[in-house]
Amino acid sequence: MNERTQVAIVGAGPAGLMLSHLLHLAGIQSVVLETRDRAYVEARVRAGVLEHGAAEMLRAAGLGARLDREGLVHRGIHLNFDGGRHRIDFEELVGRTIVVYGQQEVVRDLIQARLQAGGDVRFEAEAVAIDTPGPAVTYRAGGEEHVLEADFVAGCDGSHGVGRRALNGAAVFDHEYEFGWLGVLARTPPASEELIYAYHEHGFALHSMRSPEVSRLYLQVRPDEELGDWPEQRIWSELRLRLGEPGLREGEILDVGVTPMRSLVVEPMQKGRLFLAGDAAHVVPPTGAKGMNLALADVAVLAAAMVRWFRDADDAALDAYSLTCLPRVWRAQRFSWFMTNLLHLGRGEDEFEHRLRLANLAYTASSRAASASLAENYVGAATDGVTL
Ligand code: FAS
Ligand code: PHB
Repeated sequence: MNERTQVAIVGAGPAGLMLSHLLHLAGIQSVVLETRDRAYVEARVRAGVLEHGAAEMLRAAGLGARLDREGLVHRGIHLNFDGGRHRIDFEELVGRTIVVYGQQEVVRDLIQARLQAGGDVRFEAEAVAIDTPGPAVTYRAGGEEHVLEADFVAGCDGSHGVGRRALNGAAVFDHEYEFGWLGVLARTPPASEELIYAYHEHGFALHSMRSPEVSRLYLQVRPDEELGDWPEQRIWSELRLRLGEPGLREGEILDVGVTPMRSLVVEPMQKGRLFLAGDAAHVVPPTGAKGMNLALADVAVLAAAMVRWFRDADDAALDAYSLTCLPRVWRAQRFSWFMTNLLHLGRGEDEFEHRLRLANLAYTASSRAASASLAENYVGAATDGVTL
């Protein structure tokens, strides 16, 4: 006998877990299938910035306690270039702030909330196929194949899952960048209280953090960069040089990896009773700190639409899911593309392009209109707030 639930969710990242949590709050049953084990999912170091609306959404969903205890409220960021530091004052420009709180903390809070509520989150359960007419998910767990039937399937399985593949016939808009990020998580106090986005003739660098003791740092590298070419000494000296922060202290490196950069959008984000959310539907370069925030915003829309179907047999919001999400997705794509091109050195660029980028940075930092545009996109549009 095949098993059945109301909503089958593939993927226990921010999208899948938040969808399951929001559906639970509305009394709707779901099963989350996650191919990795719990320890891996909770330890995976990824995003670090929650937009204003995303933080509000987590609080409204009862997930704000640790976030407000341990999250770092930031009222601005710095742009470092041409030997100077320029602050973009979010609070003064747009009246909103961000919270620096690692994605792995959001995931830990969501897993704890789901399990405490008796939620059905199945780790080491790999979805191998999604049958859209069913809809049903075939998954492998404990060495056996199982079939989970449902009223709806949510593909929240990220960039390389089966969800996107099941949406055959959709248009895929894909753009690869000629560089990637070498990301370092290190036990060393941040050299700055706020994030620093730096442009240097050697390339981009980003100084972020996770706590007063742990820094999160990035360097622009080639997308196929070998980690072996980056001994610790080179990482630290390049970070200090590009950030213009000679005071950045070395520390124990807790995690290091190279992430290639990509922009991708799947249109539409749905087919029949299958709905994609998060990285399964769209990928953004991390320069705009949008990835996790887009995932949370998608599932706020999807959960509300599913609730209307289950409660009122009203499918209008489900039919409009993709049309509702895509303007926000493309706005985030544009901003992430803008920030990436504003701050990264293209390979084989000439002196003119380098000077043009410096002029673009100087204009962005000195013009109130340009700074306000960056601020409103970075903290998230007021409309991105979520009504649960
Ligand atoms: P996720 O990828 O987080 O979650 C998908 C889940 O589905 C995973 O747990 C995966 O194991 C599971 N899965 C996949 N296939 C499956 C299958 N067949 N069956 C069952 N489960 C399956 N964003 C930022 O804003 N800032 C950053 O600095 C940043 N850094 C990143 C670094 C890396 C290496 C990567 C890959 C992404 C980074 N991102 C960053 C983007 C990231 O934060 C994503 O936007 C965010 O994880 C999206 O969340 P989900 O859509 O839930 O997808
Ligand atoms: C992070 O803290 O990991 C982070 C912050 C801002 C970004 C990307 C990553 O744009």
